[in-house]
Amino acid sequence: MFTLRKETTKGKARTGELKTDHGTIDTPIFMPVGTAGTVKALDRSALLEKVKAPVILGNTYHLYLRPGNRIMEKAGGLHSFMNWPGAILTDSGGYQVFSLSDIRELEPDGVVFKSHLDGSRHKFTPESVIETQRIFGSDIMMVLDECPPYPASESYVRNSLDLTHRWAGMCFDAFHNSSGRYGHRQFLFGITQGGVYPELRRQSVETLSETGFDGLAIGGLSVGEPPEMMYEMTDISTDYMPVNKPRYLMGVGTPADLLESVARGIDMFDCVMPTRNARNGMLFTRNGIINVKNARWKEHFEPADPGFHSDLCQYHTMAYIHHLFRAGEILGLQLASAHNLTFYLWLMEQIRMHISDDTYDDWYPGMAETMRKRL
Ligand code: PRF
Repeated sequence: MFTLRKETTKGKARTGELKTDHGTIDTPIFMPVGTAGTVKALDRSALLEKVKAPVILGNTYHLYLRPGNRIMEKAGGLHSFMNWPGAILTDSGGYQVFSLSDIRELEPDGVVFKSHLDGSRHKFTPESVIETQRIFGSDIMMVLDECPPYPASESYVRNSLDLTHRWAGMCFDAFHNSSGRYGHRQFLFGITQGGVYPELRRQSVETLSETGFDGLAIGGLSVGEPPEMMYEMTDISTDYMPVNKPRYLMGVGTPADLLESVARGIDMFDCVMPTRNARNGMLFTRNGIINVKNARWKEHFEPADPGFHSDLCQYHTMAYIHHLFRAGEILGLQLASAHNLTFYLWLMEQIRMHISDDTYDDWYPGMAETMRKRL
């Protein structure tokens, strides 16, 4: 499934190729978040022709609750339901149960929760989330895990990790005792946890590396810990991961986080930041971060990032975008969302190019510094 192409000589950054039945994905890659069967504010042609996303993320938690597995199966899976020709990775629902649902009870064989939509009671088990993702037909499925909060004591995280590892094994078995419904291949990734405890991170990676997953994710980061701690945990984790399997850092992050994490050996990312922050009026550009709503843009009759290939930069001035946000116009959300994702995918392309010509380790610190600037 994964072919490693090149590793930098000075550091741990790498390029590779992820082959799915819905296209080949060059890594490192960023996956736009399409939680409920839509990347918010973007239609199919924006995603395909402007953003050029080869893979998007869907959420088991949301789609299981609405429209539900029966409709998803009747639709012939998520690709067909959305009419999305590219690849899809689905998160297992574990994380969303902990962050979104009202009440939850952890049980040895799963988690009981109340829907954030109508309060109805549900249970996710390792077997049920595999079955659900089989119904969705995602190209890459994720195991059920528990993401401990930050901060959490070492003994809490150790106990949580035992559960996460047990669930991972149960998911692996359920995956291999089932098959895809729609004639395309599905892969399964394990999720390592361990909070901010280096020894637990190492144990988690070593345990899940032996299971035989198609790829490994790092979970439990970007949950409130300082960025330096996140980078350190990422660094330790990739040190113990097999080189020939894809590595996915879940829910990360800012453009600077992507640069720092690729330097530590990460191949895949997802995050709501480019789309969610776009809807709040934050634009990512080659020169730094713009707050659209700031009065300084009111009479700025130049694009956000002159020469950049997004529609927002090609066709519109900041004065106009500022007006759209002030007036609460839908077009502002659409242009900003498409722009930020176009920027994220452009950044990943730059990253891959710099790894390919082995200039990454000298290039990325300056780029990360620029990315943190506020304009
Ligand atoms: N587990 C799962 N999904 C996730 C996370 C996790 O720990 C995170 C943590 N940043 C984001 N998405 N299953």
